[in-house]
Amino acid sequence: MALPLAMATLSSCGGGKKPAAAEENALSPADSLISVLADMEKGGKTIFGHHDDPVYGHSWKYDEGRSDVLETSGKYPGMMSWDLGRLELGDTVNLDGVPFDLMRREVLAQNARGGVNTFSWHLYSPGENVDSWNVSDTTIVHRMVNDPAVKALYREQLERLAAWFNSLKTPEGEKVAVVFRPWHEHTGGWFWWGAKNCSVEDYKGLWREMREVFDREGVDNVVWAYSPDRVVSEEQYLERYPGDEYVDVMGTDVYHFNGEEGLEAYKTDASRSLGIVRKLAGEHGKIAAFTETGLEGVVMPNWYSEVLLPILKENPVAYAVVWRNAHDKTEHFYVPFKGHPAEDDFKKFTNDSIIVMASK
Ligand code: BMA
Repeated sequence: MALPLAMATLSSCGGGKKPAAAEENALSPADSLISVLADMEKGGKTIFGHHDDPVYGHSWKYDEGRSDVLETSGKYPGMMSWDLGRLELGDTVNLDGVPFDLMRREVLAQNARGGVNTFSWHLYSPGENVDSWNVSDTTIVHRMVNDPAVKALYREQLERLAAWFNSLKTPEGEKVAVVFRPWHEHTGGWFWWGAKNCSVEDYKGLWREMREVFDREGVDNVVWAYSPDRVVSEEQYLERYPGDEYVDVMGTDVYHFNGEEGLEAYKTDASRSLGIVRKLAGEHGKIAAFTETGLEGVVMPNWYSEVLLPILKENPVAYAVVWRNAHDKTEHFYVPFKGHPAEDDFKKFTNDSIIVMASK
């Protein structure tokens, strides 16, 4: 099923951007995308997403029009996922080598085929350029929101990002709405903005600064997603929640580790975390999403139809994204490629009536 972006009814699901009825003519691009995502969830449909899908795949890169998902399922994913890491440094390619110009072209191509796009940000810290996974300095976030000199550098990073989002325009000059989920997996300890590495107040400050700069720069095409890693309780989910005015999508990132052995743990963690997400999203008037998941190497050939699909049917969410098929690390992939044992099963998954793909 192709994404009915153009046919979206413009009844927003609420949140920071809910328009008053009288203002419906003035809906921002972000409001329209919120409506599309809300309709997906209400209709029991889940958009399938894949990171960096059309720019490289298992053992190929930058072949125009290629996609491992397209080659195995016959369709492009309904959602393309991207990462902006290194844009804040003014670089022309991101942390995984994707040229930002190519990314922009593919974002527009995905929009033209009726699909949607989401962005994460594995950034380098302002000034010192500490990569996202280096957690040796636990003062980074504190300084970003409290030290005037570092804050100024953070604001410069944000201005670069705001300019990027503002530059996503169709040839007719219309802004393209996208999802952005900054400061993700912060309940874990592996990023310098993780719970072990900064205080609750400082973490929330990252969001506050970001929104201030984006609003000042007139960014009206960003739908905001909050995506902690797996959580054990509503309290944990909300501990660092920046507030309803900052968030449109409530999500969670839960991966399946250790193949067969890790199956029960994955099912339990994913169902519990998505259950929390769905309950809180309902209460807060937000969209529920599975913002990242996957089984590296798809080492269980029926994983898509027998593990992921039942989880999505039991826990309906607007979209579910799996991570990238690296071109230069043979075991690092999350969707089967042509000839992989899970190919047929993946096709079955994408053909299921709840799964939304983009047309070719
Ligand atoms: C990780 C891995 C890394 C990659 C990073 C950012 O999960 O895929 O190889 O650099 O995401 O995309």
